Amino acid sequence: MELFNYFRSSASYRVRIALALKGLDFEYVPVHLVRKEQQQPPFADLSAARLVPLLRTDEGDSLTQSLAIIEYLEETHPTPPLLPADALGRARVRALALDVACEIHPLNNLRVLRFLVHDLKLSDDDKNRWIRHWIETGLAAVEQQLASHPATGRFCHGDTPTLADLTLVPQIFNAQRFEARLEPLPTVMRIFEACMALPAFSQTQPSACPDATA
Ligand SMILES: N[C@@H](CCC(=O)N[C@@H](CS)C(=O)NCC(=O)O)C(=O)O
Repeated sequence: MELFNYFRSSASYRVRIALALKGLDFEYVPVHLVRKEQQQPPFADLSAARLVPLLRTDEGDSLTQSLAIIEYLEETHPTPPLLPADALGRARVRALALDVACEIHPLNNLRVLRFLVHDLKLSDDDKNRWIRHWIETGLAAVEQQLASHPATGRFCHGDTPTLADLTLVPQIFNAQRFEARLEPLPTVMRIFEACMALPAFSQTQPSACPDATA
């Protein structure tokens, strides 16, 4: 398998964690987003949306959308499971993952930030306020759900990592990078620390990637 990705991309990091938890080997193919390599061949020929991550399977199929890629890995390599065995649990885990992947992440994507600055002429300060606003608002909703639900355990759902943790942890890296306030998130940060104690999370973090730069 080949994973087209970028060290700082949180959607890519989700897939790197899933591959690591499932013990799957892959070739790391860097796509430098700041140099706009996602908009040029060969990557642009593979990805209509010009977004990483993209997973090329051993059979040569190209899969996009991190959550769809992770669900594909889950179905093809079910052990260890990243989704709970019960339907209610799966709905909760998917909802937590989507709270990050749909409600926070897209608003702060590189192309959105570029549009704010280059087309709408926002200052860097305003852009950073935008980023922090959506991270803090979105993570507050996640915190409330985690703190109030009996199924929250060592991780977002129980005592083993699930899709919800795979989505949450990369978002915290993003929050730290943009100096969003994390003090109001004790449950989120406790789970973040528990995840980072696992090699599958720490060894795939942005700074550990082959294309990492300062
Ligand atoms: N919903 C997509 C999001 C993918 C995405 O937004 N990727 C970002 C990096 S995290 C990207 O490639 N951005 C390139 C750009 O904005 O031009 C997924 O989960 O895979």
